[in-house]
Amino acid sequence: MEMTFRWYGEDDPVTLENIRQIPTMRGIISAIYDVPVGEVWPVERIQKLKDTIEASGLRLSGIESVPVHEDIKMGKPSRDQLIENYKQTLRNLGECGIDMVCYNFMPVFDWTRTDLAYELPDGSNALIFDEEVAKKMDPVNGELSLPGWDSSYTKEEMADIMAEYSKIDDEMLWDNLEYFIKEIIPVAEEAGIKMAIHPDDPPYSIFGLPRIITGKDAVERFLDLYDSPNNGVTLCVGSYASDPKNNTIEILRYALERNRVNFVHARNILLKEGKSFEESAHPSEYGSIDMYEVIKALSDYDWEGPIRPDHGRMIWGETGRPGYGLYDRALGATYLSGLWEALQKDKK
Ligand SMILES: [Mn+2]
Repeated sequence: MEMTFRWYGEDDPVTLENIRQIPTMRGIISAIYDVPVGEVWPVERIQKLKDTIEASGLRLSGIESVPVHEDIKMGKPSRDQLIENYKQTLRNLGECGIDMVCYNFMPVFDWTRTDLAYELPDGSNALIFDEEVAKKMDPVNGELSLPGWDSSYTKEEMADIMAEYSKIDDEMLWDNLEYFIKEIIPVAEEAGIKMAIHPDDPPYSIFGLPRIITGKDAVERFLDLYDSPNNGVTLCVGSYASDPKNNTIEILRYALERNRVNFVHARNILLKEGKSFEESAHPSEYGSIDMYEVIKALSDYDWEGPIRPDHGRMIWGETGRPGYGLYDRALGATYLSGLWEALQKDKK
């Protein structure tokens, strides 16, 4: 496996030099953040990003994310031009030697949490999801807004988009995903890019919106849409595990068996009552996921793809982008690499 770290570009308070100094770190996962969703990423911009990262001694190991326009998810007539643009972005990425792209197909809201700085007993803070708080929130009429929500929508636009999605059920969203996949995967194959769909986070419907990349059945159905090594998944351990019904190790092993794990997000969560959870430190003892079993599965398949520690807590007084500080993610990376080293030595 190739240990990587997400970097938000020149504005990220965590610098490439910081990241380079983390033991076992090999690569960067990043993106171009200022091209509007739906437009083509220019080659020069991609090349500049790659050059900057390589100058720091790291590899640009993949893009997270190339976002998918809502019109594609909704199956609107404008999707065809937007899909053409997406394909051109993939070609441009391929031209620059990028070989992995993460994306998701979540309507309107990306990851959803109810608190970004919940204080844990040890004084660190973490992102949490409280089911009861989430239930009381209404994205259209509510006074409260969840952190992480796209603030680029006005209240009226939000009402419109939620009304449009009320006519789209899970099966229609699957149809729109299939349409998209059948268009882009042949291009990804030509461009040498492994696509990696990120699960819905958390992996169930929120606010009445359809959500489909949720568990093992969904992974199986998704991989069957287009059978190609270029059509794979981001196995986000913490996302799948946040539905107590999911057996995350089983999902991981299933996708590994099919050779369709193109990217791994490794983070631990502590399941609480119902569907509530806290994001915990990475080691197994702090959460509900056995991280040894996660790395063991990757090791059993001699998996060579990029993996990154996912969200970390804020520790040692660090401030910054919630979930994406330096220290706890660095500890996560070295812990995961330690598990990997032990497993490799046990093989001999
Ligand atoms: Mn993830």
